[in-house]
Amino acid sequence: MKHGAAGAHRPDRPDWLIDQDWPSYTRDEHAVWRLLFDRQSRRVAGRACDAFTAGMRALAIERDRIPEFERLSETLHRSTGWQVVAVPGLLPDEVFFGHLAARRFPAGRFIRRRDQLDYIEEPDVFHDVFGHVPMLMHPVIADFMQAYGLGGLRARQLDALAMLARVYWYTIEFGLVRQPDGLRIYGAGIASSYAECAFALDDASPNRIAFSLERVMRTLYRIDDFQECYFVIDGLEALLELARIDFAPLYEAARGLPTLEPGEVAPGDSMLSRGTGRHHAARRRPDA
Ligand code: HBI
Ligand code: FE
Repeated sequence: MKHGAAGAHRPDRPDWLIDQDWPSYTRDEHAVWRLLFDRQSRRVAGRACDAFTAGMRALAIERDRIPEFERLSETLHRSTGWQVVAVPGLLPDEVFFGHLAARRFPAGRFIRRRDQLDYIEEPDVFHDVFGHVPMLMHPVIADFMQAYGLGGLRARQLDALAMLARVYWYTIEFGLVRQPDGLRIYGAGIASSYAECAFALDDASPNRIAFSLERVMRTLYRIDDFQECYFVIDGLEALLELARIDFAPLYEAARGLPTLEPGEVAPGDSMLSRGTGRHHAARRRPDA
């Protein structure tokens, strides 16, 4: 998916923003969008949470062309005060946090190539707009994302960025939520991935664990494969409580404890399903 080291972009401006320059997308780029949009729309049906589906519908995101950020921003701004702005790819942490703190969501301008439909290292327009933007129509996600931006600026000073990033990873990117009618996806990394939609929700391999902030802060994650565990919240409102908590004392407590491996089950974990671990065991080298 992405989130490695910042790419080889050189910014013209300190905020890294670029013009989306929508007219210069090619026919082929729009066609890649349509391909991704069609197969992923079928994939998230019945799997994504109600907020995702409602956000997608309200934004009227079209299948046949890459969305214009200005038009998305009009609807978003009216609903939750957010805007979508164009960036070349991964941003340095402090720049990324600064945008979120101001309710600007930086979305990759570029779209992946046809030979990269299932995996890209940097967030492109499909991951960012299809995965993240519908959720920003929900008031709780809107507030949580801003709180993450503000918290990120603070975590840097407390030298706790790795711990905060794990919270973001296991919620906004790879979170699952319990709905009255069953488990659903709200994380953008899952919602924008064809294969992970089915893996995260339907496969026997991963652990699904009730969300605990202290637990998640200590849990390492994978950037090169499906997650080995997913954390489940009882409703999106749980994120609102998270946004209100002072993380500083928790960072201090977590600092004294060992980190947990992605596939580990820890004492105190409340398991929704205990995974077989099959997927990752098959990929691990015998001597690793
Ligand atoms: N930049 N464009 C972009 N998108 C991200 O999701 C992103 C980023 N820079 C840093 C980053 N994410 C994460 O590493 C932080 O959330 C910790
Ligand atoms: Fe993302």
